[in-house]
Amino acid sequence: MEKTLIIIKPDGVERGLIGPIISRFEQRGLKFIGMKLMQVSDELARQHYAIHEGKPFFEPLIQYITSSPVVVMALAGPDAIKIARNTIGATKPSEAAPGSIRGDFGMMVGRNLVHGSDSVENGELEIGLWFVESELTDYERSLEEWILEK
Ligand code: DAT
Ligand code: MG
Repeated sequence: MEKTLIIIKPDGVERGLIGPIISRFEQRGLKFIGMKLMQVSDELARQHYAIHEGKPFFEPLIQYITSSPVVVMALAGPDAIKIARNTIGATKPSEAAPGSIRGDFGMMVGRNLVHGSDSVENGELEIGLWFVESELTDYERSLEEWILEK
């Protein structure tokens, strides 16, 4: 099972879109294995976005992600990375398909509402960065076979 780290960024929380955004992933069939509301520290923000350090949008990105609480989720499923990124939509909301979260709720890249891991490796790394083991669960969904063909 692939795992992906999803973050509802501060604009999603401030705009009252926690529920609608969570619903997109829940309806899709992804399995929730961890979830919490938290204030992001400057240090964690810089670690999470380390790959973008030095780019012109880096400091505004750190400012944005630390400006108000976020909701962080660890989701699992076959092809979870690709499924979650398609559900989120393109990085720039102006290029995101209608029906995707960014395509339905977003206007600008600097307020694009959601983060999703971009590879299997980063999914594992990011879940390790944002969650401690005791915050993650392992359970069998009783409806599993109606979502995932065996
Ligand atoms: P994504 O969040 O779709 O994985 P990314 O990893 O390339 O996109 O970039 C991380 C975040 O940085 C992105 O959600 C918004 C911001 N960002 C990326 N490219 C940008 C740009 N050209 N101008 C402003 N912000 C940008
Ligand atoms: Mg990314």
